[in-house]
Amino acid sequence: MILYGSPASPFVRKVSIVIEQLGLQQRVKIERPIAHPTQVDNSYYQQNPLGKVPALKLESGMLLHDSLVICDYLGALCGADIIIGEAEKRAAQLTRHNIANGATEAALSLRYETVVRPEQLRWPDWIDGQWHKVAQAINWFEKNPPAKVHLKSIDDIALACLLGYLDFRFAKFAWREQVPELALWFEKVSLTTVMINSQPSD
Ligand SMILES: N[C@@H](CCC(=O)N[C@@H](CS)C(=O)NCC(=O)O)C(=O)O
Repeated sequence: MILYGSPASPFVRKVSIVIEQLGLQQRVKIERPIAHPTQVDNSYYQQNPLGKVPALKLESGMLLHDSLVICDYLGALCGADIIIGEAEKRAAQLTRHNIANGATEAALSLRYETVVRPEQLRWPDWIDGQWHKVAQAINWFEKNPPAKVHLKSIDDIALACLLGYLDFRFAKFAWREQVPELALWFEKVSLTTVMINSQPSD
């Protein structure tokens, strides 16, 4: 299988953690297309009409995206309730995943808004609105904390990738002060091999 990715992407990081947790590293080769909202990699767009990473090419040639679809597929490949559980557990996990992933999407739009968009076109109210989503999401996780620190569940993996992305791209955002329990959880998960092996970089 081929994983199209970038080491800076929190969504690719989530997939990389799942691959390692499932012991699939030897079956996945990594390729790095240009994935950028304003720079078009035509050869990649021919495969993926959204031009985003991650995407996973299966041995059959089928291309899967986005990150949740890939994680769901890989979990199912290795056993029905690994990474994403069944029925009610599944729905609860996916809702928690949606909060973490939605906040990561908001953080990524903030990155694009503040780095890619020309300065004169930036809209402060919109930036505040995206920050509000990030802050609300991490406050929610402070009140509804993950049960475990071993990163075997898609919602916990997405949350770890969100917090890692905030540290990577928004180091000045002192999120730990408003959510001390979550900060403690993140300190512990950051020491796990999968988090160390998937450290983001440009
Ligand atoms: N919902 C997607 C989000 C993927 C995404 O936004 N990836 C970014 C990199 S972090 C990307 O490819 N951006 C390029 C673009 O917006 O064209 C997922 O979970 O995989």
